[in-house]
Amino acid sequence: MSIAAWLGNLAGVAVVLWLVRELWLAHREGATVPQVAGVQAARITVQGGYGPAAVFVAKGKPVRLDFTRREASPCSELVIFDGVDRRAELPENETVSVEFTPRRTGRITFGCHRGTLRGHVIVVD
Ligand SMILES: [Cu+2]
Repeated sequence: MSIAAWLGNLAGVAVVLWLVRELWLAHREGATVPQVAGVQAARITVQGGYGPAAVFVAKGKPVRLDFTRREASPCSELVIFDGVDRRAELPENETVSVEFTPRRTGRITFGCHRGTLRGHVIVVD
């Protein structure tokens, strides 16, 4: 096969991977977090990823994310937040809460220590 044909194949594969990823993310669509007694609380199940993988919260109000890890994979035993100074160990089948108050709008990313799993807190006004 020629180099051009190979490059064409690679491009095709890249497009398919991108589509699969986009569809996968869309499928695990974000959830708007309800407020209870002034706290925006969301439950996040950890199993091959974070479900939901994105939560929407309002700026300036306390947020509590309750993580429950439903798998033994060591990949997800730690969750680390970017942009807010939080991290937590997630023992299997226990719920661990991470709390913070977002001070600015934008995206706070969290994930496992190797960065293979990713979730987002989208902070809006
Ligand atoms: Cu990982």
